[in-house]
Amino acid sequence: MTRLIPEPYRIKVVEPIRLTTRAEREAILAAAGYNVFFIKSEDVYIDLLTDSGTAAMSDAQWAGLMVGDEAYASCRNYYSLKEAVERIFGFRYFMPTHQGRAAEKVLFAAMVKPGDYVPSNTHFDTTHANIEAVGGHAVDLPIAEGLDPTNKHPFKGNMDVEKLRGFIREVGAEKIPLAMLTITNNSGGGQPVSLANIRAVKEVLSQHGIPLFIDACRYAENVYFIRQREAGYADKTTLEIAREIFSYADGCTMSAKKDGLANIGGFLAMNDEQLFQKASQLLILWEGFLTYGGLAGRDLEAIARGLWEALDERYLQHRIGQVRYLAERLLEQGVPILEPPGGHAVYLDARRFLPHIPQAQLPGQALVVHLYLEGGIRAVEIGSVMFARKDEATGEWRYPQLELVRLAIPRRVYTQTHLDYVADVIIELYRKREQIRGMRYTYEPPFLRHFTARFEFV
Ligand code: P71
Repeated sequence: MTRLIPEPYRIKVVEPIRLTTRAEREAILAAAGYNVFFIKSEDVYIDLLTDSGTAAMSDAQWAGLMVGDEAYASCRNYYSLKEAVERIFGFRYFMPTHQGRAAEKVLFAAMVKPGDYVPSNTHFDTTHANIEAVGGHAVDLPIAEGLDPTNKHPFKGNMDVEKLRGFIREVGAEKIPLAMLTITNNSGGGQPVSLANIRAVKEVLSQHGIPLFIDACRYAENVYFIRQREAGYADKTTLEIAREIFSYADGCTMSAKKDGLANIGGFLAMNDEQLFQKASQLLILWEGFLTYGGLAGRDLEAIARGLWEALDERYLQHRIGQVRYLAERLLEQGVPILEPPGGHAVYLDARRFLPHIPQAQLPGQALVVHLYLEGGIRAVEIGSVMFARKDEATGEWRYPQLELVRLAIPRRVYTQTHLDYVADVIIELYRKREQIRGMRYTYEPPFLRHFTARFEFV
């Protein structure tokens, strides 16, 4: 038996939470159109909708808010963040943004022309949407193991290097202004990318002069997996591993709402001076001046301090350990989950959990709704609601290979008891899974559907 790792912090401030009654939850769900994004957070008992922006900040970060310098230009906190970005990521230029997708928007507007392609291990949905918004094509080239929810490959987030080579041959390097790697790969289950893979991807891209950008949201968790699983890295510090990762990249986008341990913020970083100048113009147009990018000075300070805290080995050991603990409790009872568990979340495999519901009837969404109904737990669907696409030529639906429900664990927020409660509810639900019915849309928006869609039971 592995020894339990207690929370590497003690609790100084508490935020009460309340479990509603089942009758209340039935009414709340109906009023929300069965879309959990519309449920008031106060009506949620355990909120696993996302690990984004939901972290508990440390006392040092809260203290950092008090030294926020709210000057319009060149506030002191910009320099704290600049130093953290330089020392951890090592890029020559950076600009704060209000969150990750703003960094994406600026990057793609500066680099991607209509008809261009941007290959990735797997683009997250905001990345995908931002590429398509400027007329580009977002292309996912994950390794085959990454699409098999039971395959135990240690680096299921890897990109298929052979496919990348073939893809460049097929469309031509001049049509590929950049390639990306999402670490860890959120849409593929929070799975890490190995350093060997990052190096191999970089080598192929270099042969064609294509820059590599990393979507670095969960880079610290990826670092920890490399340290645990990749030969030659067990004795390296987290900072050394992070530095090596980014040494192969030409830049990165970052949502500081994940491994920045902040509640808001992000940045875009790069080495190319011309790109920096072009991006600077767009940043000023859309986000704000170069030294604040849509954030308050105090937010910049919280991010600067959070970036360092997220590289703390004891923090990471507990963080990844919490996710693994929940996964193991579910696996013991035969609940189908994506294996191995990723860095920030446990993903229920809705196709195996609810084999009697066809993908057209949105099994992931049905499971999300029942998690709330049973236990006041809020999760998010990462399956057909998020990713199914209608074929423009034939009008037929193309469903994603993975139909997942993500239980994202906010950083430093919930204790083991909370996770035990979550496991108990899910195990109970699994035992009566045959009673769960499928769902259909009553309102289906054309774009980033999951945020605003509404549903009913079939
Ligand atoms: C997550 C989110 C936030 C989210 C997005 C959509 C629905 C529900 C929740 C955001 C990411 C991400 C990756 C890999 C870029 C962003 C955008 N993830 N890349 O997982 O995971 O960052 O939210 O700061 O704009 O819940 P942003």
